[in-house]
Amino acid sequence: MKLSIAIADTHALPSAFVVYRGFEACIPKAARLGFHGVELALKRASELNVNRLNELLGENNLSVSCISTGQVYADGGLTMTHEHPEKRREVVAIFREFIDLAGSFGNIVNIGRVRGPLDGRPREHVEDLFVGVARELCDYALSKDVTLILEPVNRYETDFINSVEEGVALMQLVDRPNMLLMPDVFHMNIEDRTIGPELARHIAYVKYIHVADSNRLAPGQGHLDFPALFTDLFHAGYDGWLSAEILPIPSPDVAARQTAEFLLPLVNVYNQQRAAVTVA
Ligand code: LER
Ligand code: MN
Repeated sequence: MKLSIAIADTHALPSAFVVYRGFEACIPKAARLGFHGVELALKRASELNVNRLNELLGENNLSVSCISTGQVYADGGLTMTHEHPEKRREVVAIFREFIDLAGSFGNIVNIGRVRGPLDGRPREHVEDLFVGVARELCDYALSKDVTLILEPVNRYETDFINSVEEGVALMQLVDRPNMLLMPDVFHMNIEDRTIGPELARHIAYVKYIHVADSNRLAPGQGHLDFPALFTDLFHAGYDGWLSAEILPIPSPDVAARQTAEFLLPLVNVYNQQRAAVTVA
């Protein structure tokens, strides 16, 4: 298991939901705190200075955990299930570039609210639109060894795919090996019956996990039971990323430090226990 933190560059929109802003300043900070990776929130692949990012990651011995795409939706409302085919083509073109990028950085691209809302439309119709676009992107991504991960998001932010169970049902419709889930424990705390047991039940679909506490502050600052979550993930055999997607409160630096200080000891014990089981 590895720990990552969500980050955008300095020019990102205020709506980018990240802890840190500014690759130059914050990639070294994340490394000093002990994070293993950074989740890059991007609006377009072309905004990235790939050479400089490679230097920064190399100098700081960090990797990219995932390319996250919330800004595609937040800026202009483009969605994968738009009624107009040309808008869907636009999203496909943007995502193909993210997939190309992820081929060298992290091999994972997320799909959050960019899937679009139901917005009064019949669910089966929206599912069909989603399945068409997702299959096309997955087939392209497979050749680059990239996985797409859909994030169930709570009812106050979308009306299409709120719970992990709904996410699994949609994965089964898409039916591609590189289409998996990105559960976020903040959303699960609102939508799912349980957190750890529900993740364990669907572990075959869980590729990546967003972590925040119940109040979306750093883990440890609310009332989610993280030790219990780690125990459930351990027994389920999870070995992917946990990525901190939390409010930058009271400040980005304090929130990042609280996250690292609370989660890294749990992650280290987790990895030692996994190593012990592997040897035994
Ligand atoms: C994105 O990862 C997320 O969790 C959403 O709540 C952001 O709007
Ligand atoms: Mn999230």
